[in-house]
Amino acid sequence: GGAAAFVAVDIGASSGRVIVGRVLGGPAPGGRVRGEQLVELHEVNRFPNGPVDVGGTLHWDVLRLYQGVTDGLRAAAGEIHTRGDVLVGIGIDSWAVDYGLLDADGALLANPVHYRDSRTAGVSDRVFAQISAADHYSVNGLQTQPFNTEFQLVAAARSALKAAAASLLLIPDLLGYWLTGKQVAEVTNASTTGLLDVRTRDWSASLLDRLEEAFGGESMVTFAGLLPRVVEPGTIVGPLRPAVAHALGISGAVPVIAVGSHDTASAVVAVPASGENFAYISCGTWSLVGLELSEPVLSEASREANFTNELGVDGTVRYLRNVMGLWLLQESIRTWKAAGLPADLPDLLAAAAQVPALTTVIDVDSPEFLAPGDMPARIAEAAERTGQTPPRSQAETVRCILDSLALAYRRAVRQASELSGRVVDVVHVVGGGVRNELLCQLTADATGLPVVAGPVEGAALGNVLVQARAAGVLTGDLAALRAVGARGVALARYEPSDGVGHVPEPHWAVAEHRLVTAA
Ligand code: LFR
Repeated sequence: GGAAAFVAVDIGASSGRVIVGRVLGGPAPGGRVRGEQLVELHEVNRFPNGPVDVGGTLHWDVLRLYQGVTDGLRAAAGEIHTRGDVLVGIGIDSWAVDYGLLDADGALLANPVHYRDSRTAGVSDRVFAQISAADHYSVNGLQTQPFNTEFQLVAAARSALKAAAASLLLIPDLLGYWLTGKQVAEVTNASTTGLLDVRTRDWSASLLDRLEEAFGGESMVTFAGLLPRVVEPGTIVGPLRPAVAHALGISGAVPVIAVGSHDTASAVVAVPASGENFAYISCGTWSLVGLELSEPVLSEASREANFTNELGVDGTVRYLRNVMGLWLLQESIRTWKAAGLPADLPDLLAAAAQVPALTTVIDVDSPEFLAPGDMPARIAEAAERTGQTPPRSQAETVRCILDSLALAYRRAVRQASELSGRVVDVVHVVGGGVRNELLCQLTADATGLPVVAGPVEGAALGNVLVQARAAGVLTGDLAALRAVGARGVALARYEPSDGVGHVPEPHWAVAEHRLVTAA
């Protein structure tokens, strides 16, 4: 007992988690020191998440998510109390870009729309016809993805919903508002909207003016008028509303603390790296592959390669590319299960390990894989279209996905390094993908670099580390936080030169060439 405890809420596209992080060690009463500090994580609630199709539009069931959060907070408070620990803060992170619109009374006007919804098809082209892609990139440094918040807003610019709106809150900020009554825009997530100036770390008045001019219409409600003030990670958002705290069995004014509320930003904080010559893969539904930099890379070559400069904790830049990620596998498994086929992940991975490497590779980032639906069929189509043998069995499909992901990681790590000039000598994998040993080994093989895998709950750990520092329980820069985080987690190391089923480096170069020439 007696430890400082923090609650990390981390919601991904397929599940939400409420996790308690206890900070152990460090200064004790009476000037004693109880050994080096480390964080112990403990999951108290996990709940499913996914798209809900209503009237042909994919939504998030955000009230159900809030229920999962509050159930978790209640369970966490109970455990913390029983242990004799102290609940010091609550932090929330989730996937990016999506938002809820509130009216002037603060009521949520509609269920947030899911970023995989098709309403944004073609919108980026319409926007770039008015404000060029180059003009965008020079200000926001952001990759073009069909679902960037900016494009979602333009898709709905003439809607009755927008006309009724008074403010826009990204998902973690929305959940935080329900807990505290305070409206803010945490900066790491705000950097995924397309409306932020990557250099000033604040909304871009110039971009917003031009957007208003081009798409605002006659409405009294302006894009800029919807945006709350930007806050940096570590800012106290506010104490729990008394009624909320009471309902959750929490006593005292426990604050919600802004963390890297974009899950990827929190995951990068938890990368157990020392020094700066590392690449990371935050591997969940998406795989976010890149580097941590102190300045954005805004060159034309970077824009053409569709690298993003999202903002990180402590003034950093997350220079990365979105790779389609385990979504390809998750959605294949969903398709097989719906068809009544056995599709247990460990069995599938064991079978895939027996399939010859690099028989068929696909461009995982092709937009044809973005929407939900029959994934194995789409993969087979893509293989056929590029003149390759389409995978037939489940094992072949899984192998194709893993080989293709590793190939995409190889490209992204190498390009990020070239475009930024940063030397990379190790690749860190964090997130659910850590458990996928075959993928980790293939990643080492494909990149030709050692892979260090762990922690699995990267976003939750980064969330806790940033809260603990804001509360004064931890001190120091990102390197110091990383050292504390690394102490509490088991890491696995994969070398590019050995391992069962090792695929030598030149084979990847050949496969990459095959993919590029097929495109
Ligand atoms: C990962 C992630 C990515 C973002 C995608 C959509 O969970 O946050 O970083 O591009 O989800 O929001």
